[in-house]
Amino acid sequence: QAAGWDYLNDSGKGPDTWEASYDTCGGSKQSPINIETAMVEEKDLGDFTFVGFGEDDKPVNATMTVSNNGHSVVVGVDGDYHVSGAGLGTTAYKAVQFHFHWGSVNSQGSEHTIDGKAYPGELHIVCYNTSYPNFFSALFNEDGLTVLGFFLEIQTVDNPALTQLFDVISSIQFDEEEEDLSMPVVFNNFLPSDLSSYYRYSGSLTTPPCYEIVTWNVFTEPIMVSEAQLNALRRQYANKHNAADNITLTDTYRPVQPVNNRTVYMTDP
Ligand code: B30
Ligand code: ZN
Repeated sequence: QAAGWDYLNDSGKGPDTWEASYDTCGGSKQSPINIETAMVEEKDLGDFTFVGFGEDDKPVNATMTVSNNGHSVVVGVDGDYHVSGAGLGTTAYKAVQFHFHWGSVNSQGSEHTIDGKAYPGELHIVCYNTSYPNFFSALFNEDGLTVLGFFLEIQTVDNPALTQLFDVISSIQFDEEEEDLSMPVVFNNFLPSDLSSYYRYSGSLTTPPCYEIVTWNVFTEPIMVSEAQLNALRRQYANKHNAADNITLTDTYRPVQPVNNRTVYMTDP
């Protein structure tokens, strides 16, 4: 990976060092955070409108490409998937990719925590504000992105809607490897059923360059996966194929950042 950062504590490029190379990572509105439920304020945000997320409204000719980019497993989304409503203003936000954060053990791996509790992983659907011409230009505006964040929780059986995706990642274990999904995933088949319960706050990209442009939505109901499915993520490497040594890509989460003077909202806390 070109970027000079990682998640390791002893590499000299870990989260504690990010702000030395990327000023914004030392800002006052950083993500992730620990959500203290006793401090959450009520606000009528309204429901999300999802377009393209279901079996019935999935975009025609949508494609998804899953890749290892050296710091995560990312699924690039090409198709008319978008979200609006939920206090996001008058424009729609278009999904461009989703990716995972995970831990080496089940007691860690999520980026956000709830009252100090971490989950084994977290999935982020990254959407840009379509009042900007493209994803890249949205990155330079404070209302540029909204990210839909879902915790991953372990159940005994596989999540069937994610079987294809977790199978494919065994063939893209190394940095810069990618593979098309023959069938685009249907979000509604693996997202939790209750999409009306979420925390909302203003924060940042959780990786360098840590731009403070993200309207965060952290959903309370987790996505259920099996430990075998989570293990497919734990078999990814941060290095390229044929490197002298393999560096396991794991604990791909940034530690929680100070909340400072921000408020976390919820429709019905
Ligand atoms: S997150 O959802 O806050 N974890 C980006 C998007 C969402 C999050 C973090 C980062 C992002 O788009 N970063 C800039 C683009 N990246 C390319 C990439 O997809 O992966 C460039 C980069 O490094 O610096 Cu890696
Ligand atoms: Zn993320």
